[in-house]
Order: sequence, then structure tokens, then C-alpha cells
Amino acid sequence: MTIPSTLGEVLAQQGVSRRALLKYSAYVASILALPAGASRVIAENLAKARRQSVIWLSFQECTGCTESITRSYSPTIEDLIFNLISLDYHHTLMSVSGAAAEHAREAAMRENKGKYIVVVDGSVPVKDGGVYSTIAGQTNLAMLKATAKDALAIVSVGTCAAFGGIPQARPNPTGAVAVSEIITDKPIVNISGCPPIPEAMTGTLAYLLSFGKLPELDHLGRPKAFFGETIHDRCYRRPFYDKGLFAESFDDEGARKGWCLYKVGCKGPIAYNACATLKWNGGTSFPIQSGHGCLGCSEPKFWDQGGFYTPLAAQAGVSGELVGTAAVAGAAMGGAAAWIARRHQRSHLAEVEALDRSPPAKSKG
Ligand code: FSX
Repeated sequence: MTIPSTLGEVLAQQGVSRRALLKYSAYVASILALPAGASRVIAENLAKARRQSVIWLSFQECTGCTESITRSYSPTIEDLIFNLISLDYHHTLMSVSGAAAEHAREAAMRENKGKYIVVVDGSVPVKDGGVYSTIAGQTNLAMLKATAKDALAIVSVGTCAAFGGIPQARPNPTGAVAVSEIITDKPIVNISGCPPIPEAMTGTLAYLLSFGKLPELDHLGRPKAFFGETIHDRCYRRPFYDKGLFAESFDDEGARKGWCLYKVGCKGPIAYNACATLKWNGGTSFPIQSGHGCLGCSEPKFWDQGGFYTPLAAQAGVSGELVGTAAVAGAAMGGAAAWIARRHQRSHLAEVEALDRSPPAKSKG
């Protein structure tokens, strides 16, 4: 058997058809809201690409980010992602451990110098020389610096890696910091959320593989495709907010009628993420749909800011009027861009549906 050198060959050898790759590419183009034609470019680029080496480092975290990515429900996305990348190091998912695991990381770094991607979940403790979290006798701080040195790019997944997250919450006993506070000379993309939406992680990785660069980022280094709008912008309860209809407690008439959760502490107006559109568990639901306000977990310092059940208007430094104005301004500014993005998404999803309806190509063999 010949050793495949491109992803196209890897996928063919594993029985993944071109049709499946096209469908996958249309799906990726759709969640990233890329313009028409992008799905073909993604499919062509992926077919030509080499299998990407990925080194995944887990520091101070709860493993929620890994749990999330392994529960990706999108059509065949999990299989494809694990076919497209060579996950050379990941504590939780790799079969080897101890010295063998560290040798695998070092070998991947040596063999793919300047080309491998480092994914980090978890924050980095820096207090007292970083002694509060070590792997194989190395502090997280030392391992991050050594591994990032020859990386192509860094993907910080989860709010812990992106912004410090829960380990950084007051009083921050370990001196936890975000990856970007340590590594300053490499391209870094932050995919925040505690945990992040699986498709935001896999979609960003697919973009990196397809185009060899990071997608367009917001001022906090997050892909605009997933973090360009607030939860409030796209919340299905938004019409109640606009009419001034609010639940005042979790068991009142307003809660039963599904009214806006702003007054029971929902942070949707200041939380940028795609939960209201992509949702969770294969598009089944998201917290607000289950009757609980958004905690704003994709934002820096979400744990320390004012209390999960304290209305934004009652929090220090945030006035209700301001939230209202910001929401209206945000909706107006984001409206046109969001309309174009949704049109792109519809066209890619139509492409996926057409592929589903068309009969599969006959095998030549
Ligand atoms: Fe943090 Fe992720 Fe929250 Fe947990 O790896 S973003 S605590 S879901 O696990 O890092």
C-alpha cells in the first residue's frame, strides 16, 4: 500500500468520497458564513493539503473543552476532522502515556518544525515559577514556551486559555494567565466559551487547514464568524425584550410564557458567541432555550463580574440604558453584515441539501 501524501489521498484510502468532502466543505463554509464558491475552494485546498500535525496541550482546565469537541454532532465533522489532522499529542485522547507521550510531542515538533499547530486548553499558572501545574516534570509555562517556539499558529480553546477563565477568578491563587500573555510572537486565535461550541473549534481548524491562515478576528482575537454578534442579537426571546416583557423570577408567569430573562441575570446583551444560532448537541438547544440566562462564559472575567443572577443593569459600571443603547447600536451595525452572512449560510446549506438529494456517483471500480 502506498503511503498517502495529501489529505485527498488519505481520505480516498479511508473510503471518504469526494461528495462527502464537498458536503463537509459546504458545511464549514456555511458555519463560517463564507461567500459563495468558498466551499469548492475549501474542498480543493483540503484535498491538496498535507495532513496537519496538531499538538494539543491541556493546562489548568476541567477537560470540558475536550468533552465538547469530541461531542461534535455536525454531519461527519468529527470523523473528518480526525481524518484531516494528525493529533500527535493530547493527554486525554492519546493511547500512550508518560515518557512515550512526551517523545511523541517532541518527535512531532522536530518533524514538523514551523508547520505544526498548537491547540491549548486551560490557563497557565505563573505564580511561584509556575509550580502549580506540571506535566512530566515540566511546568505548563515551560512546556508552552518550548512547544510554541516552532509552531505555525496557536489555537487557544476555551475561556481559560483565551482569557484566564475560572482558574483566574478571584483570588487567582496560581497566578493564572491567558496563553496570549505568554506567547506574543505567533499568530493566536481565541475560541472562547466555557466550554466553546464544538463547531467553533472544528470550523476554525478547518479554515486554518484550508487557507493556511487565521480567519478574520475580533478585537479579542476571536473568529468573527462565531463571535461577531451577541447572544442577544440572535436570541429567539429578543422580541419579548423589545416589548418590555420579562420574567422576574424563574417560576413566575413570565418565565412560564418564555419571556426575556434579562431581569434574572441573562448576560446575552454583552456576550459574543454563536450559541443562539449554532446551539448545542447537534442544534438541539442552548441555555436560554432551556430557561436559564446566559452566563456570558465567552467573555473575559465572566466569573467575577457581578453575579450570574444579578441583572446587567444592577451591576457596577453597566447601566440598563447603556445595555439597551449598545444592543440597538450593535444590532444596527451588525445588521447588514449579519444579513449578508445569513444569505451566504443559506446558499451553502442549499448546496448541502442538493448533495443530499442527488444520487451518489456510480463507482468506477
Ligand atoms: Fe476552561 Fe476547558 Fe471551561 Fe473547562 O479545557 S473553558 S474550565 S469548560 O475545560 O478550559
